Amino acid sequence: MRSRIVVLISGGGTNLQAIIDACIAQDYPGEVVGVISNVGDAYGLTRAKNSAIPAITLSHKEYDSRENYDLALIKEIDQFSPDIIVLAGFMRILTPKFVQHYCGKLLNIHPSLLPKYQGLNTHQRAIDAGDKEHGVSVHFVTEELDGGPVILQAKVPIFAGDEAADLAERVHEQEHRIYPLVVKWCCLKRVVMDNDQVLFDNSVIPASGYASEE
Ligand code: NHR
Ligand code: GAR
Repeated sequence: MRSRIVVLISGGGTNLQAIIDACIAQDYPGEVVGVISNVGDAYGLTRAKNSAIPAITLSHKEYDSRENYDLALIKEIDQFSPDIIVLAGFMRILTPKFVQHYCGKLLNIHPSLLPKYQGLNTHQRAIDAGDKEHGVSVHFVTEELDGGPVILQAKVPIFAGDEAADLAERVHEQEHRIYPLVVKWCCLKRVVMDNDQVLFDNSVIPASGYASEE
């Protein structure tokens, strides 16, 4: 049985597309069964429809509190009976109640080498700091924003004269390689969260993720 994947987006959905594309392979252990966006005109919704995947808009603006928005979001998500929930450029901070409801099933891709540059504007911040390398992290989502345990990172160089858009493009390329891979591991349960650590094939992996140099 393929794992049922629900993807939450707010924007272009290139990571969503990478996962949809990976799912085309006969032996991929998951399928995207639903896409939900908090932004009505997110292009990722069109990507879902182009692949005949149910796509829903649930705008946070219609709700008077984060708690009520997240309750509505849980209701929509659970109608898809998901095994895994994937944040792919989803731009709303989620309440503890939401995170607890999906404990161990919730993944995010964050455009930095966590724990560096939690939050927003990561590419500009890495450039401003004079960093020589930057990258992307896939992690389990916990109540602590961008603080859940890292599963896999990919690094990219920062070159002199890079602007945030150059770096974003370089990071995106890596995102599209590592996210479908980590989602696959989760579908197969090769990767699980255990006590705020990541187990890969039953062994604890380092805090910087699988196959890291550090
Ligand atoms: N929720 C929890 N509880 N934990 C995490 O680790 C989360 C999360 C929700 C989203 C993605 C994250 C990222 O990868 C993510 C991780 C949005 C913001 C933010 O400040 C910060 C981090 C992330 C996503 N959002 C503003 C807010 O008020 C809205 C900003 C906007 O709409 O542009 O929610 O970076
Ligand atoms: C990705 O770069 C992802 O890492 C980042 O948004 C982009 C979404 O692109 N996520 C965050 O910044 C979360 N706060 P996409 O919509 O093309 O997949």
